[in-house]
Amino acid sequence: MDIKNDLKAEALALGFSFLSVTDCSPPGSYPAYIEWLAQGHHAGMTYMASDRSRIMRQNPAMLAENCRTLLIAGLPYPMIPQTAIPASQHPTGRISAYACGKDYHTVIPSLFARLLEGRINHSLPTDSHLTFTDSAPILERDLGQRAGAGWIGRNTHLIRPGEGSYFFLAEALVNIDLEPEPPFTPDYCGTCQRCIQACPTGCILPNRTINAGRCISYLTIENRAGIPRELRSLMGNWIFGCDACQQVCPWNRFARTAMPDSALHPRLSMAFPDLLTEVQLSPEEFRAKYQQTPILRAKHRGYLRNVVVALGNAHDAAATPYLANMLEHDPDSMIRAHAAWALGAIGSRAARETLEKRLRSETDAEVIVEVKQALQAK
Ligand code: B12
Ligand code: SF4
Ligand code: SF4
Repeated sequence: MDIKNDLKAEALALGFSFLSVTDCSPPGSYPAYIEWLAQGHHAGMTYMASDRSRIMRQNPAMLAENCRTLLIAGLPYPMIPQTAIPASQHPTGRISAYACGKDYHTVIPSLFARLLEGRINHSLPTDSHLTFTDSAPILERDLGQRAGAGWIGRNTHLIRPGEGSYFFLAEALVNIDLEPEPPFTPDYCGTCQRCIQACPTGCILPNRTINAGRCISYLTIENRAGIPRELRSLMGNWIFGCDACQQVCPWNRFARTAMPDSALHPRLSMAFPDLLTEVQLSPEEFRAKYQQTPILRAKHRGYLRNVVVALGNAHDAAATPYLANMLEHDPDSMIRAHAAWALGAIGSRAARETLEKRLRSETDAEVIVEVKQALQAK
């Protein structure tokens, strides 16, 4: 068997749904990335705009010495069906499918290492390789399309016929030459616009990029600051990531599920957490509950901010005592500001009384503005 077919067969055996090959030349959509930065669509992700990020994204070969071939693989994770929503007396949050299993940043590199290690110096005559997923400054989706793995949809995902978009991308750079696969040229979005219509914050742009500053995934995971007031009510109950533009994509009706023994297999119980439980988690309890999952990336402070926004959107008066306690006692002004907004959104008599009381003792200028706006909310 030749090297490529051997690697492909082993990748499938390990749970990847495909493995493709491309060279290390500059990605064709590099100018679209530069324009994205120029428009400020990377929001607070300043690492996306650093000199290193720009140089490396233009020259994937610079990532590892003497590397000439890029292997790119996809590891599927199952979507979470809406029908899985549990019957609950309390409002529930929503965690995106990719985050409900073990952290893929730890699972995928070790799988890829297993794929390569047995072969290095045997069927794969390389002495230099580097594997990564999501962590290196490269345009993974562009290179996936160039390697023939799928097309880039209007929702900006790499989509594969028969498989959809619920998969992670992972790469390995190796210092041998392998014949590149032909790029994937059809555009199977056709006239469909479902993702654009379904995006709660309207952040999908016509050139198949997004304005990340408005994307719920950015706002709930990467964003360390407050959530802009005008976006909060659009976020619904998403508290970590967002799948709205994938859920509506017709190509995901055929999404295959991850292998049953996959460490990534989402735990449905994680997908719809009880918001009144989540709002009471201490930093230690948060870390213990979500250890080894991607959710830790938001940190306790960011997660709590997201939960508070979702409680405001749930308009459930049962949340009032928890939010009132936060507004009165939380030392973090960002949390107090969001608690004030949520109380305003709930708008009950008890919520208003809490806001009025706090207005007499609050000293932070931004929180005072939030409290005043919350009192005008209804
Ligand atoms: C920064 C980042 C984010 C940001 C910005 C996302 C964005 N769309 O730009 C935020 C935090 C919002 C985010 C969210 C999510 N992300 Co993210 N993210 C990344 C990361 C690290 C960089 C992406 C990037 O460079 N963005 C800049 C824009 C300009 O580039 P781009 O999105 O790749 O778009 C390029 C193409 O669309 C291209 N293009 C447009 N038209 C055409 C046409 C052709 C023919 C070609 C070739 C190219 C092309 O132009 C762009 C510039 O090159 C990648 C990993 C990586 N290193 O690539 C993961 C990655 C894109 N994310 C991923 C995932 C899973 C998500 C979420 C689904 C998580 C969630 N459930 O919340 C959401 C989806 C949101 C969305 N609609 O994209 C996966 C996507 C897998 C897939 N099947 O596509 C990746 C690849 C991580 C991984 N290794 O699996 N993400
Ligand atoms: S992840 Fe959500 S907010 Fe972001 S582009 Fe998709 S639908 Fe819009
Ligand atoms: S929802 Fe429609 S337009 Fe959006 S990515 Fe899927 S097929 Fe393309």
